[in-house]
This record gives sequence, structure tokens and C-alpha cells, in this order.
Amino acid sequence: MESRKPTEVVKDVVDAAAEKVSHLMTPEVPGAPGSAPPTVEEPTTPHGPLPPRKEQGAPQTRTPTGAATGAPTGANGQQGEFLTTSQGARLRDTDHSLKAGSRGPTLLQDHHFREKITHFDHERIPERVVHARGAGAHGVFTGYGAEEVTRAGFLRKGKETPVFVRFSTVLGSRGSADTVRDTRGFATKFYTDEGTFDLVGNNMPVFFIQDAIKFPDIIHAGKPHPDREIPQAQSAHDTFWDFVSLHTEAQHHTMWNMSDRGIPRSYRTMEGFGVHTFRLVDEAGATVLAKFHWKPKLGVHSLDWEEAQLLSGIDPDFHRRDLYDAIEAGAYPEWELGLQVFPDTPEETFAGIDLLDPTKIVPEELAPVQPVGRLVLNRTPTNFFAETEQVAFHLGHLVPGIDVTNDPLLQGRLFSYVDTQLTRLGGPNFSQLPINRPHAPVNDMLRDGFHQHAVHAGVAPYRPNSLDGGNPFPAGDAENAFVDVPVTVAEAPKVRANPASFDDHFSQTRLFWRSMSPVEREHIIRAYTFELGKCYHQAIRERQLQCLANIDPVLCAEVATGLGLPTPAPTVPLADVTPSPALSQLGRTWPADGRTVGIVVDADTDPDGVEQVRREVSAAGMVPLVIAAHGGTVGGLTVQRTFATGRSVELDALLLAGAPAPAPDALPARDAKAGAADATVVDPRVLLLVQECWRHAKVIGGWGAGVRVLELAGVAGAPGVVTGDSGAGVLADAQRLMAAHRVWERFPASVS
Ligand code: HDE
Repeated sequence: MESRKPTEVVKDVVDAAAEKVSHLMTPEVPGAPGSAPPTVEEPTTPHGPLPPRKEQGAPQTRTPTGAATGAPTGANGQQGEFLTTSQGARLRDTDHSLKAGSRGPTLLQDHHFREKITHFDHERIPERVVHARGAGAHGVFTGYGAEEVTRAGFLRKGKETPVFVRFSTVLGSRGSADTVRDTRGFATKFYTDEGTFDLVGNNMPVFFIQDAIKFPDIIHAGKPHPDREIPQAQSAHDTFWDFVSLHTEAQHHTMWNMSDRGIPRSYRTMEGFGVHTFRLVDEAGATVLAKFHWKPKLGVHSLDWEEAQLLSGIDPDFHRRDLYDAIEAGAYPEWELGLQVFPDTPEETFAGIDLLDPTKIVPEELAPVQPVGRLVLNRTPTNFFAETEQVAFHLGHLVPGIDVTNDPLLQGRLFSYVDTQLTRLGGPNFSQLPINRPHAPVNDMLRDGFHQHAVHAGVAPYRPNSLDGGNPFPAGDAENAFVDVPVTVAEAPKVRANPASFDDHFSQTRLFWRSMSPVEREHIIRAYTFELGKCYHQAIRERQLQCLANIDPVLCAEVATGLGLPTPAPTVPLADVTPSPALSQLGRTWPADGRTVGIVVDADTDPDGVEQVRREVSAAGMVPLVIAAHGGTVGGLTVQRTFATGRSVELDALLLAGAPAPAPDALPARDAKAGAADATVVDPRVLLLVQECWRHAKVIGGWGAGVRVLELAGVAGAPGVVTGDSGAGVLADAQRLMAAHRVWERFPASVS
């Protein structure tokens, strides 16, 4: 073998790959696996590890006790070249077990076989009991300055802090679909200089329950039925509605789930909320109460319900793919962190709202969200398991300047998160996993336990000691110690009870409903009608209808009509609420970064016109996808989706630059989609694309022969359907419409 340095070989591999990229694939379509395209022939030359993909990041190489090692991030991964045992002994063969003769039996002596299989047998760890399905990314948080309310260092103006964020659904198992109707988790780990701060929030500002002791109840009700283990990852079933209609403090959160917030378009288009009220402490020790908010740069946008259902089958990984693809394409997801700040009064209320009740919001019109920093996600994980699966969040990961309140839900969570990691991550040393290692010096005197990575010196892990010179010493104010705010605990009898202010379960649910635009109300009616329609038991439907009657008579009557049941009268007075416009996701315009624009072409399409549209789509931070009858090239254009592989749900907007005749595979026997529309002139799958985009209120455009497709589909001239002479002109009009995300004017609401 030619003797060359492994690094030279790596360079050759990468150069060869880069050359192939230019003519084998269109580089701007993200998602191709591996850091370089493979060769057709099996590689034969050992070499060092290929470089990570350009968008990938990894945890910093810190010691288990928080010290920077200075080693490159790749140092935590295997180094390539030669196959070895787990102990580093080089191996000649991993394809055949060691046998007594080629016909066996296999020998117990085969240490390589046993090591390989034993490790494989233990590759799985318990999935999270909730939030099992998730996706994460690395990023950076930059503070704007918030010294007037908190001394937390990571919020200081210009201070940059590395972060890892994990988004998730709540109910589904690890392999469940992304686009189910559910709450989404939005958990952020800030690796601050003052210790790790975890903000473990959701995309909804309220929770189903007021007291942590009810958490197993709501989750058991929402999870699949224990006998048949169905349905997976959804709330459209009897046990969920049985619980929430009986335990009516869940009604507010349930309404959020039934709204479009339950089916986000993307993690990038979700708000995030800390839910609880926290207590912030400034340098002088003064305190305020505060709620955390994440505001997405792209606005809050959702899927259409039919689209969400189709996606569960067509692309169950839709949200995680969207997150990774956006980062790879350079459309970095971005949020502002904001605070709602309230005086820290003994009552712990604001404008009559109990700040310790996690089923209540404080409308932004009463307490504006003040921006205190910016989060940008700019790196995908290198290894899903090591990072996204092993990341361990905990509400008790607090830093000086941020403390908890007595919210009974928050108090219970302070117990649960460490407890759950003991089983999930196999012992008490989960903070030492690379993704969890703090970026601040750790001197915790915690010792031993399973999987201890640290090699602690000294003989005196106890305080006080003299044998280790007294180390480690308690920190005082001058050394920036975390201080538990000395809040007075009222002298009170021990009770299992909630404060009376927690008893109002309907007024804020009504506030949410009243704050929605008419089309958002239609979607809420649709969601309740669908979910309750999936319940088997009429008693449960009737009970939930009673709850709806206590929220709003129109909502109740519309859902009752859909269910074929009488409309009950309210049993509580309907609250007189002032709508909060900030709760509606419609009525504004937003950047369209990272959206996907499909362009249908045929052999007669003017390639230069399409190329110009593609360039402009890319320049606008979006991803163009050329769709044609077959793979390879059509009319000189590289095809990224065919009529067989493409589907409308992947697109945010559809442009037609041609009118493709039915392709040879446009046969229902070959592709069932081809039977979906009666078409002899245009490929039926193109008409299906148009019809689905139409139904899902997406922007549609056409020029040249494409206009004819719109006419055949019966949508030409309708709201949100733009036509023109040139691709560039149509794209410009389409972009203006896309700023509002969808064209809801297409489907006027029946309720107001
Ligand atoms: Fe959690 N929650 N939770 N939760 N939660 C977990 O911790 C729990 C609650 C949230 O991406 C678990 O490590 C209790 C509210 C997120 O890894 C567990 C209660 C909010 C994540 C747990 C709540 C959340 C979790 C499961 C009632 C929004 C995913 C695995 C008091 C503010 C974090 C784990 C990730 C995960 C317990 C309520 C958000 C079992 C007991 C309210 C985003 O410890």
C-alpha cells in the first residue's frame, strides 16, 4: 500500500466528493447524509475521520468538572483508520464469528463477537416518560442587558453564551410522528460562566394542571390506552377527554392544544414560554417576579390539520428535518428571549391574576414582553444519541440572579427532573456526559456512582475538612454565590389544598377564544369536533360540551352540531373578558426564511427563467425544489423531486413553470396518487399538488404553460393564486403573499 498520511487521504476523499457535488446534486437542497458523497466503489484506503458536515456542531470538549480542555470537538469521536476492539486492539475481521471450522459451531472464546453483540444488546436506554420524541441543535445566546432586574451574567449586554436546545412533543414515543396535535417542549440549556441554566419550557404558556401531584394523572390520560396501547401520540381519545372534562383546570391548556398552536409549522415558528413565574434578583438583592418568553423571528405559524395528518405518514420526521435543513441552508432559527416583569408583592398577583397559578397567563397588553437577548441556532448535533438523547434538563439548574417561586407545579418539577435522569441515564453522574458538562468549574463533593468520569484527587470530599486544606470553600456575595431568596414562608396549617384563586378554570379559556381571529376560531371548532368525534363514549363528549358551554356558546353550539348532540347551557356565568390581540398568530407579516418553494417544470419550460427564480428563491433564504416527471434533468434543469416522490406537504408555496403531460408512470397501478384526479392533459399528480396546496391555503403561482394547469385545476384567479408573464414577476407577488404565511381569505370563516 502506498504510504501516505491519513490526513492526505482525507483531503483526497473530500476533494473528490466536492467535485462530484457540483454535477451530481444541486448543492442548495439540504439533507444529503454524510459529510461528502460516497464513491460507487467500496473505499479501500484507511484514513482519518472525514471532517464533520459544515453545519454540525458538538459539545465543547470540557472535563467532567467543567474545565476547558482545548481539544477539538472531534476529539470525543472515534478517529477512523483501523477497526479495533473497544480496548483499541486492531482487528483483522468483523464479518465472521470465530468458529470450529467454517461450518461451526461458534466458539465461546470469540471475545470480539461477544463484545460486539453484548454492546449492541444494551444500546437502548429508557425513553423519556414524556417528551420522548425530540430534536436538538446547538447555538449561541447573546444578552441585551437586564441588570435592572437580574444579576444573571448571561443576560449582560453583548455577553455570548453557548446553548443547546431540545424541542419535543409530549405524548408520543421516541419513534412517533412530529406533526401530531400536541404541546411542544422548548428546553434550553445555557452553558453560562456561572453554572448551567436550564429554561425548560413549552410552546404554550399554560399547563394542564396546577399541582405537580396531578402530573401522572394527566399523562396517563393522554398516553395510549393501557390495554391496547393505542392511539399513539395524540389526545383524540376517550381517556384524555375523560380526564380534562372532569379536571376542568385543564380546559385552558386544552384550548391552546385545540388551536393552531397544537400543530406548529416548524420548531422555528413556535413561541416558547417558561410557564411558571420565576423570581429574579439584582446585584443589590432586590427582587421582581417574571415570566420567560421566546419570540420567534419568523412569527408563529402552524400547519393545516389535514396537512399535519398527511405529514404523519409522508414525512413523520418533518419538524426535525425542517430544523436540520434550515440550519444546513444557513437559515438559522432565531428567537428573542423576553421577560414579563411584575413587582414582587406578598400577594404574588398582577392585575388580579395569581402569578403562582400555571393555568393563567398575564396578557401582553397588561405586561409587555421586554426583550433581554437573542438566541440563534447554528449547528446541528454530530450524534443524535450522545447529544439530543442524553441531554438532561432540570428546573433546578439555576444561576445567581434567577430563583424559583412557590408555584406548586414548579415545586414538583424541582424534584422530578433529577429523579427521572437516574433511571433514564443510568445513575447519578449524568451531569458528566459531554452534552451536560457545565462550562463553569465544578467542585460539588459528589463522589463515585455508576459511570464516574472524573478522577478526583484529594482525600476529604467533606466539609469542614483540613486534610484537603479546607477546599472547597463556600462562596460569599463577593464570589457570586447563588442565594436562595429569603422569602418569608407564611405560618399556616399543613393542608392538601389550592388557594381559592386557582378555582376559576374558564375565564382565561374564554379570553383565549375571544382573542382569536375568525379563521383561528374555525380551526378550534374543527379540532374539538375531530377530537371528540374520535371518542367512543357519548358521556365523555357531553361532559366536554358542558365545559365548552362554560367557555363560549358559539364554540359549544358549533362543536355540538358537528357531534350531533344538543347544546348545553352554561353552568357558570360567562366572564366578561378583554381580548388580547397578542394571542392571535394572524394579521401580521414575517420573513419567509427557510421555506420551501416547489417549481413544477416540463421539457418545454424555459430553463433560464426557472434558473433565475431558483436563484432568487435561494437569495431570499428559501429552498427551491424543482419537480418534474422523472429524476436526473429535465430541460437542462436538475430535478429534485419527481411527481412520484414529491408531495404538497413538503412545500410552502407552489409555482408552475410548465404543464407536464401525464408521465409514463402516471398510472393508478404504479402510483395511487395518479388516480386522484381525472386528467388526460396534465399529469394528475400535478393537479393533486395544486389541489392540496389550494386546500392548505398555500400560495400558488404560474407563468407560461403553468397558467393552464391552474385553469384546469379550477383555481386560476382565486385568492392567493398569482399569474404573470415571467417567473420573476410571479415569484415577487408570491413572496408578498408568503409573508402572511397562508392565504386564509380563500376560505372565509363562518363564525365571527
Ligand atoms: Fe416536564 N418533565 N414535567 N414539563 N418537561 C420532563 O424530564 C414533569 C412540565 C418539559 O427535552 C421529564 O428529563 C413534571 C411543564 C420539557 O429533555 C420529567 C411536571 C413544562 C421536557 C418531567 C412537568 C414541562 C420535560 C421527562 C409537572 C413546561 C423535555 C424526561 C409538575 C414549562 C426536556 C425528563 C427535554 C421533561 C416532569 C410539567 C416541560 C418526567 C412532574 C409545566 C420541555 O422529569
